[in-house]
Amino acid sequence: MKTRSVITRPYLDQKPGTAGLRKQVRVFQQPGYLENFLQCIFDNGGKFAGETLIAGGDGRYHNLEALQALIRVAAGNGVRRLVVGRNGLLSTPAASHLIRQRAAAGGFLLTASHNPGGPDGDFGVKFNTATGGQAPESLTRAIYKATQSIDRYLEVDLAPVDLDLTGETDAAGMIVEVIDPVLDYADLMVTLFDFDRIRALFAGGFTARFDAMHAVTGPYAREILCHRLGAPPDWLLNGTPLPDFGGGHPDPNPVDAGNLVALMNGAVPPDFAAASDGDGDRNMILGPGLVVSPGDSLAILAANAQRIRGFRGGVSGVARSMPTSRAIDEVARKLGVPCFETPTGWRYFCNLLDDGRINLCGEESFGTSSDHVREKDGLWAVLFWLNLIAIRGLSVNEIVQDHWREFGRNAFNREDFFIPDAELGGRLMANLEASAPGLCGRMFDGLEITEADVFAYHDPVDGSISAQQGVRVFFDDGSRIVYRLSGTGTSGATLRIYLERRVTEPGSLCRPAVELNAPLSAIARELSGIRELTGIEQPVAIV
Ligand code: VG1
Ligand code: CO
Repeated sequence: MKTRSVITRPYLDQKPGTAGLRKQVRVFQQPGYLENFLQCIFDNGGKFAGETLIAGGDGRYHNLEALQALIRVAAGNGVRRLVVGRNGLLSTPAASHLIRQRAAAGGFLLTASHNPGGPDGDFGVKFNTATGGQAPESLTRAIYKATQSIDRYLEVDLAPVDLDLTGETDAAGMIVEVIDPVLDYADLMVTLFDFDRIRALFAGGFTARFDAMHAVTGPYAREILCHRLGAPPDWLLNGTPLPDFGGGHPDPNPVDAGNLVALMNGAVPPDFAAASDGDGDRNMILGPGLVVSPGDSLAILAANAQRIRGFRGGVSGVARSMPTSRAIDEVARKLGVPCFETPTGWRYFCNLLDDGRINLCGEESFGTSSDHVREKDGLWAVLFWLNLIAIRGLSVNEIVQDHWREFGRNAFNREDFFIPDAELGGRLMANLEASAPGLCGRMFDGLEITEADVFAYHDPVDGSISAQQGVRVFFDDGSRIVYRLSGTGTSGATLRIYLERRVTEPGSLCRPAVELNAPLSAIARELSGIRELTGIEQPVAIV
C-alpha cells in the first residue's frame, strides 16, 4: 500500500507542557490535529524508518481512535514494527520499560495522566525517546516549532487494526505486534523485590487495598498483587479500566481518592492502602489514619533502599523536583550521596539516571521511581513499601514515625488556586518573579525571609539551562514557600503554592501538616498578591 502525503495546516496550540501535549478530547478530535502533531514528532524525534516503536495508552476515551491514527502515520513514515499493548493499554512505566527492553527508537504514550477522561475530559500524547525517558526540553521545543509551519503529514490508508488479541498483523508493510501489556513489567518487578517475603506477609494476616481508580493499573495490580503475590481479589478496588475512569478524577491524592482516606480513617482499616493515577506512574501510600506525604515517602525509600533487592549496589545519588520537600536532602547527607534539585517534570531526572549519577528520585505530586525505568512508577513504589513492611515487620505508621524521629520532619502541603484567565495567571507569576529579589529581609510575625529567587536549573550532564522554573522563598527557621504555574492543565491557569516547614520538636512531629503550615499559608497568599490581582481567595485543592 502506498504512503500518501496529506496537505495540512499548522495548529498553533500544540505546545507540549510538563508531560507532553494535553488538550481537551474535543480539540484532539479535530480532523488532522493528532496526525499533525505525530508527524512533527516523526520529523524531529530521530530516525524511525525501519525501526521499532512502542505505543499504548491509559485506556481513556479516544485512546483507541488515536492509536489507529498513530498506526496509519507510523506506517506512512516507514516504521518497521509497532509494539502495542492489548486493547491499546500500556502504563507509562511499562511503556518506558518496553522501549528499553526492545531497543525501540521511542514510544508514544497516549495519556493525560491524572486529568479527567471522557468525551468532555482531556486527552494527551507523550513521546519518549530511545532511552525510555521523556523527550528533553530541546526536543519538545523543536517539535513545537515544527507544529507552527507543518504543511503535510504522511499516512497510509488502512482499515482499523484489531488490537483485542495478541499477535502480529501486517499493516501496509509495518508489523503491528499486539502484546500482553502486563507481563514484561511484572517480570521486571520480580527482579527488583523479594516476592517471597511479600507473599508471606500477605499470607500472614496482613490486609491491604489497592485502588486503581478505573485507570490503567487495574490489570497490572491483578497480575502482580493477586496472581503473583496471592492477594485476595477484593483487595483490588476499581480494577477495571474505563474510558471515563468511572466519572472520577484518576489522581491519587487525599481529595480525589477520598474514599481510601475515609476507609483508612474508619473503624476497621486495613494495614495498608495505596492508589495510582490514570497512566500508572503516581502512587499514594496510606496507613491507618495516615496519608504518607510524597516527600516523606521518597525520603523513607532512600533511607531504606539498601534493604531492597533492586538497590543491591546501594544508592548512587538521589534527586527531587524543586518544590518537593527537602526531607530527602537529610537522608542524602547521612548516606553521603549527592542530592540534585531539578525543575518539575520527570524529564529532568532522565539525564541524571542515564549518567548513573542517581538511582532514586521523586516529586511531591505522588511520583517516585528508580533507574529500572525512565518514568515514575506507581506500582513499583507500592511494592517497595510492601517489601519494606515485610522486611522490617513494622506498620506504615511506625516506619514514618521512626523516620521523623531520626531525621526530623519536613511538614509539607500544596495549595492549588485556579485562575480562569490564563493571561492573568501569567501576570501574577511575572509579578512574583520581579518582586522575589526584593523580599529578602522582610519579617512576618518573627519569621524572616533570608533568600528569595527564581529557580533556574543547570543540567550537569548536558549543560542545558532551564530558566524560570518557579519562585522560591526561604525563611530563617528553615521554612520555604514555592510558587509555580501548572503545565498540565487544559484551560485557565493553576497557581501551585508549596509550603514546607521543618519540625523537630517531638511534641509536634505528628501534628497535621495543614495545621503546622497554617501561618506559612497566610504569608504565601499575602506575598502572591492573588487576591488583589484576581479577587480569588480560596484554593480549589489543598493536598
Ligand atoms: C504535574 C506535577 C508534576 C508531574 C506532572 C506530570 O505537573 O506537578 O510533578 O511531573 O504533573 O505528572 P504540573 O505542571 O501540573 O504541576 V503525570 O502523572 O500527570 O504524567
Ligand atoms: Co501520571
